[in-house]
Amino acid sequence: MTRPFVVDIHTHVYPPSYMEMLRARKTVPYIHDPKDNGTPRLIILSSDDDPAIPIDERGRPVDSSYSDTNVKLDFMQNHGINCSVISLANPWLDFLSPEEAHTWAKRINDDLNSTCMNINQDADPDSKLPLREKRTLFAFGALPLSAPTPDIIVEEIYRLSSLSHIRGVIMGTSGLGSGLDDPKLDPVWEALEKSQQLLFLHPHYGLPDEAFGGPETTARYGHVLPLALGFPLETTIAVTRMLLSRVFDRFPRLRILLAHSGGTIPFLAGRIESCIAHERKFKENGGDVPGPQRSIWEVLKTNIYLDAVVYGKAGLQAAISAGSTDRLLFGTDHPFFPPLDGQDEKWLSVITNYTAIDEALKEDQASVAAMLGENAVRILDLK
Ligand code: 5CU
Repeated sequence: MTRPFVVDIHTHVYPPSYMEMLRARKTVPYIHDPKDNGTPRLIILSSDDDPAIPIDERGRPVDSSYSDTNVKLDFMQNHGINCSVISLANPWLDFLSPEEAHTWAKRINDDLNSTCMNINQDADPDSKLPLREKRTLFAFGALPLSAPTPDIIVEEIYRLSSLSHIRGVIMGTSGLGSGLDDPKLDPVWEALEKSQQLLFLHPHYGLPDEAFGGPETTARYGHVLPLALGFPLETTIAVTRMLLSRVFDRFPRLRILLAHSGGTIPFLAGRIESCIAHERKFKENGGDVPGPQRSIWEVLKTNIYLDAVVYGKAGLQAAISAGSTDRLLFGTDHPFFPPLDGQDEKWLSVITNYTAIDEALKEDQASVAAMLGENAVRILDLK
C-alpha cells in the first residue's frame, strides 16, 4: 500500500523579523532574552506578564522550532509530512498601531512567501540544490487588521492573491476590535469571497479568567483551561456571531477553515440551530431584523472547512458528521505541544491526531488519504 501524501495545514511560525519586532517591545506580546543565554521567553498573554513571576520564568520558552525553517522541515520528515502550509502564530499583527500595521503585514507576508519559494526550489528534483526528500511549503498570509481603514486590509488581501506561495489568510476572532459580526468587516469578507482566498480562523483570546473561576483557578491549572476550553469556545462564539449577523447570507461563497475542528461548533450545531429557530426577534440598530436565512448545517457543508486537530475519535466523528470527510484537513499545531522531555522523535500530540483519523475512518482508506492530504491539495491548489 502506498503511503498517502500528507499535508499539514495547521503549523505555525514566528519568522525572524517578527521575533525581532517582539524583542523591541516591552508590553505584551514581547520576547525576553534571559541573562544566562537561556531559551528566549514569549510573554504572549496578559496573564503571563505577572510581576510576581521572575521575568526569566514568565510566559513560555520559544526555541528555534518557532522560527527556524530547517527545524520545521526536520519535524515534517520525522512525522511523514510532505507539505506544510505555514502560518504566523498568534497574536499575529493584532497589537500593532494603525500606522505600522500595513508595513509589517507586507514584510511578514513577503518573508513567508520567499521562505516557501526557496524551500520549494530546493525540493525541485531538477534543481541542482541538495534534495531534502521533497518537503514543500506554502503559507497563509497575515492581515493588517489594526490599519486605519478596512481598504488597507482589502488591498493586502488582493496583494496576497498575487504572491506565488500564499494560499489564504490567517486571522483571529477580534476582527477590527469588535468581533466578527461587525458590519465594518463587510469589505474584508467581500474581498476574501471575490478573491476566493481561504480564511483560516484561529483563536487567541480565549475566555475571561472569571469563566474558569478567577485568575487564581486559571493559574493553578497552567494552560489547560485556556487552551483546552477557552480556545475552542472562543472559535465557537466567533463563528456563531458571524452566522447570527448573516455574514454567510451576504457572502455565500466565503470559505473559512476553522482551527481545532471548529471548536465546539460540530457538537453544538443542532443546539445553535434550534435556539435560532425558537428566537422570535433579532435586533439591529433598534429595529427587528430577520435571523440567518441559511442554516448552520448548510454553512458547514458549503462555507466551512475544519482541521483535524482535535486529538480524539469522538471529536473527529462529530466534525466528520457535521462537515464531511472531504472538508477535513490534517494538522499538527507545530511547534506548540512539543514532548515535555524534549527527547521523543515522534510527538505525542501528532501521533494522537494521526490515531484519531485512523480510528474514526478505519474501513475507509480513501477518506483517510483525503483527510491527510488530498483535500488540502484540492482546496488550496497545492501543486
Ligand atoms: O493550540 C494551539 O493552536 C495553540 C496556538 O496556536 N497558539 C498558542 O499560543 N497555543 C496553542
